[in-house]
Amino acid sequence: MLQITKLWTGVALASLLMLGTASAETVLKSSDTHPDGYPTVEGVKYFGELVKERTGGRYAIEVYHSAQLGEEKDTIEQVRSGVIELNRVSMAPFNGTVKESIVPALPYIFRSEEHMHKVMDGAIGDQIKAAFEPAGLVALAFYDAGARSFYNSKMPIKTVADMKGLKFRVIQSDIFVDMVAALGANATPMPYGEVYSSIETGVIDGAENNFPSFDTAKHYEVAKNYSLDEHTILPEVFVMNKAAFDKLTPEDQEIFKQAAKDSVAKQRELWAAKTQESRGNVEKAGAAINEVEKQGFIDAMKPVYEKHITDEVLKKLVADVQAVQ
Ligand code: GTR
Repeated sequence: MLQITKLWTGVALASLLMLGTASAETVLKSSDTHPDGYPTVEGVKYFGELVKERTGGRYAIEVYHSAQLGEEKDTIEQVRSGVIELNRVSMAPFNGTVKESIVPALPYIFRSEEHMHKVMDGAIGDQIKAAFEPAGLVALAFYDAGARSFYNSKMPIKTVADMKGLKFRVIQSDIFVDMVAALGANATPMPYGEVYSSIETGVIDGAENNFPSFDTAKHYEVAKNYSLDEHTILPEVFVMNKAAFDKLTPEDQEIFKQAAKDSVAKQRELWAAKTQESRGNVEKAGAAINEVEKQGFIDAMKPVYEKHITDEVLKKLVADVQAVQ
């Protein structure tokens, strides 16, 4: 009898303990529009592993990939209001909310990916990160998204003149709308998930993105001409709801920040490999990649800068970015 009582007390204790651990684990939700395995999804998963490890399992990050929680604009509202705690999105949809986010979204602001890294890893990156706070967000990290170029179902674009009259989906930002207008084409901002069918049905002629997106969203199936104008080297941003971040102890805040920083190196490595792989995939599938007369594109961007870089903060930021060697 004594043995049995002991056994039951043991079982009860064990389940109590298990309950204890389960309730001590705080689960934070993170959204991503891309499929599982995409470098941004893997970057956030890696961040989650580090957080779990370094907090002794007190925090777990659940990554909802493939736009399971909605399109980017909607998930930005969710993370701002605290419905979800984390979100990995492009910088461009923030252009209307976080003024400083305009600068890295400007066409041809960065001379190369190395230039972008130098800027975003340094003091300017910190200034842009801080600008997310009034929007109720903590920008934890910037990830790579390579260069965005135009692709379409009609013909290869070689010069600015070829852009005339074509209809492109752009990411949801006025900078992109004005950029396309300055090139003589028409822009329709729409959610990422609607691009494939909109090209297929002829609502638009094409879109603009990097190789991994062009590949994984299968846009190459409906728009075979990819033209390397490389108009932006637009970073991604990994954000956290500010109230959720403020609830963490100062030690945990450091753990989250460091884990995000550590995940950047991992994401960059995965990004470089994926870009190569995706370029190969789309070429094998019959997409035609062509060079463009790039200087014409660069020259055409003047009105975009004139319209959007009007206040002193942005003027200085642009000059600071350009001065980074
Ligand atoms: C991708 C980016 C996504 C999304 C998409 C788009 O390059 O990684 O977060 O912004 O572009 O064009 O909507």
